[in-house]
Amino acid sequence: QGGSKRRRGAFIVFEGLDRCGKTTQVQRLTEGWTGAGGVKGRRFPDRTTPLGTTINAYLTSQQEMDDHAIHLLFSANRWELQRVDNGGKVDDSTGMGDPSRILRGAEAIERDLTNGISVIADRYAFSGIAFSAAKGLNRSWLAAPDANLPAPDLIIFLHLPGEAAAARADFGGERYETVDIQTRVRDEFANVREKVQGYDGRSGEWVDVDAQGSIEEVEERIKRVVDPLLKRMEGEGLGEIKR
Ligand code: Z5A
Repeated sequence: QGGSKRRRGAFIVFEGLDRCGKTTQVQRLTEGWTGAGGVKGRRFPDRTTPLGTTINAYLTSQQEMDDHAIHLLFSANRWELQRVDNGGKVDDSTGMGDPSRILRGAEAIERDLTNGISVIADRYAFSGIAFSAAKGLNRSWLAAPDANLPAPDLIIFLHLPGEAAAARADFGGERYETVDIQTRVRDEFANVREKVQGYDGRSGEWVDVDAQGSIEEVEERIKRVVDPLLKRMEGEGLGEIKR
């Protein structure tokens, strides 16, 4: 419509410990999307990219790596070229014209948001800091590589007690899936939360959502957090992750 300003998409990130239901809820929110414009789900790590293949080998213990190096790879996976998306097709779903053009990961998210498409991510930079800090790495060093990535408008932290997570299907299959590591990561997420809340208003709001109960009950709690965000999105600029 001539003259009317395009409303940008909302950027929502789901975080939480292993098995808390992030993937399930990202899928539900994406499929039942009621906001204006389209919506896309993203997942970090994105194991389909060249770096993602190496990250997957590390997580499934097929490959060992220095803690600093894997931290940088997780971050690079958020920045890297995202040439392929869905079955090897070039990602031109943002309608930027030339299908041979390569969109960078962060650029692709930014373009979608600018074009009015909302993005819902299953983990992001906050997992990066929490998991590496739980290994004892220096927190301010950890934050540097993700600085200037697009900042989410909303971070939904799905909160599930450790025993409940451990009882869910397939717990224990990957490198970080032990009760000891998950306990340390939980503490580190609390530190990250404090830091995010100390940012200015542009850097996203962190909301803890109880992940216990049925999938439908959790979905309902999430809707109660997302709906008000969508109402207040008008005219909002996009922020950046701060160091
Ligand atoms: N990592 C990192 O170190 N640095 C980084 O920068 C990033 C990540 C981005 C892999 O992540 C690891 O990478 C992760 C952090 C690290 N390590 N850990 N732990 P991932 O996201 O690929 O994998 P994940 O955390 O292990 O996610 P997940 O296994 O996919 O869990 P989830 O998405 O939170 O849960 P889910 O798949 O939706 O549900 C798990 C099961 O519970 C499944 O059977 C569901 O059907 C069931 N479920 C879901 N909701 C419910 C309810 N409400 N009731 C009962 N059962 C339920």
